[in-house]
Amino acid sequence: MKFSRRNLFMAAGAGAISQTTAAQTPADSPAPRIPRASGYRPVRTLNGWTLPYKLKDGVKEFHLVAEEFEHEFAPGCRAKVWGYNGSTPGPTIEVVEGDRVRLLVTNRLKEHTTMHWHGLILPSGMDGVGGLSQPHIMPGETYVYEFTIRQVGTHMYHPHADEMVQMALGMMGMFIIHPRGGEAVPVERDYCFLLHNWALHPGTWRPDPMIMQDFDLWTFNSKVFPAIEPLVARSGERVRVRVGNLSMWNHPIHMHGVEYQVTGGDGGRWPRALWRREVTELVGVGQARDLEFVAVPGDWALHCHMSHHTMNAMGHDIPNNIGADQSGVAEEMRALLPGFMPMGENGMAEHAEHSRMGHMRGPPNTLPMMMGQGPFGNLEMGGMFTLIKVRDGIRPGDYRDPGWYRNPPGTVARRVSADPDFGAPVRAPALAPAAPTAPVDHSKMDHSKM
Ligand SMILES: [Cu+2]
Repeated sequence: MKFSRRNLFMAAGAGAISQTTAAQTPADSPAPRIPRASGYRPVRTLNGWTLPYKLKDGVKEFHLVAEEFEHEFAPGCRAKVWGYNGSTPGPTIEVVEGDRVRLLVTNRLKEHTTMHWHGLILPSGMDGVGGLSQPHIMPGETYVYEFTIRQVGTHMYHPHADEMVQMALGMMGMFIIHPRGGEAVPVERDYCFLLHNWALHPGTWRPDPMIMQDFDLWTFNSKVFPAIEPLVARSGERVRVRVGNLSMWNHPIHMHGVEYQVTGGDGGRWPRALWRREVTELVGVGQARDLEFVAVPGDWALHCHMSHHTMNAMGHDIPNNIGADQSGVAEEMRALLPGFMPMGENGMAEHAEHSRMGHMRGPPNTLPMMMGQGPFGNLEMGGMFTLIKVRDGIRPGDYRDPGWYRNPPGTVARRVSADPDFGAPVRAPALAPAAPTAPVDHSKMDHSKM
């Protein structure tokens, strides 16, 4: 990252005392963020940060820089990406309803760009659609957007110029608007992240913008599990998770351990009568959803429920080996491919074990399909998966990973038998043998009638 704590605080200090920004510290810093006199509780951008602003004559001035840099999805996998101010997603912009904002956008790319403030109510000429609302921002140029914030809620920003390429390479960020005067039901922790997908083919270092469906990496804030930060909370705290989707797929976001309430969408926080209890909420492309819950002690999964979206890079054109006896071919294959390992006959969980043991080396710059270890073994996950870690006694503003949950005695599933014939489970009757299909004798066909 190109910013330092010193830079952040210098920028933050430029505002009036009563308007001190609550600039989020870089993700690696364990320092708790204390809400300031700005009248709102700042969001916690998973693996990310909030852009500091300068207060100039009552206007909050932010400066975004579109540029190329190297990004790490997880240790062992990097790419040349495009983003803002050295990060993808770009830094979160946080403002308050009623603020006057000035947003400078400098283009350090080699092609033109613009900025669209996704979901914001603003004058037509500030909407950022290149060629429609404004001229394009040419390489080296800086444009200024200025308007008054007239709404609340979870919003986003992204280019509206060569959009397919610029978004595929990582250009996007979140735009959070806090209500002036606080919220009737306040939250104690307020997390946010963007859903995205990347065609970073195994062994390559540049995302491929031509791909429409078969992506290699599925990310929360441009990170894959296990590099995604956990969402930490103290038991009983009210937690909001703001999820925005600027990927190419809809994502059913599933949370374990609670029925959360869907409390808001692109139009801000909904009236309470509209809140819904769910465990999976489909966050469509271009949409945002706010999920709120009261934290329950434990380690709980939070993930996209599309099972391919909790995997890392995989080949999509490999043969299906489930149920295939490969014992005969293994020796022959090893003669051709030294070290060949027949796999996938009984399922694919063994991939995770072979990766962990270091038996299997994929192409360079490529993560194993399944990753992550828990206290009981391999998690066999990747991509859009992280953990909600809830403990008693976590201090307000402490976001540090508290380690693994210590389950109270007698509350962990346990083995009672290792005999496959154990017990007398009721089963559905097996199918009768399928009727044999008569082979077609092509020699007796009358082709003249076809
Ligand atoms: Cu998904």
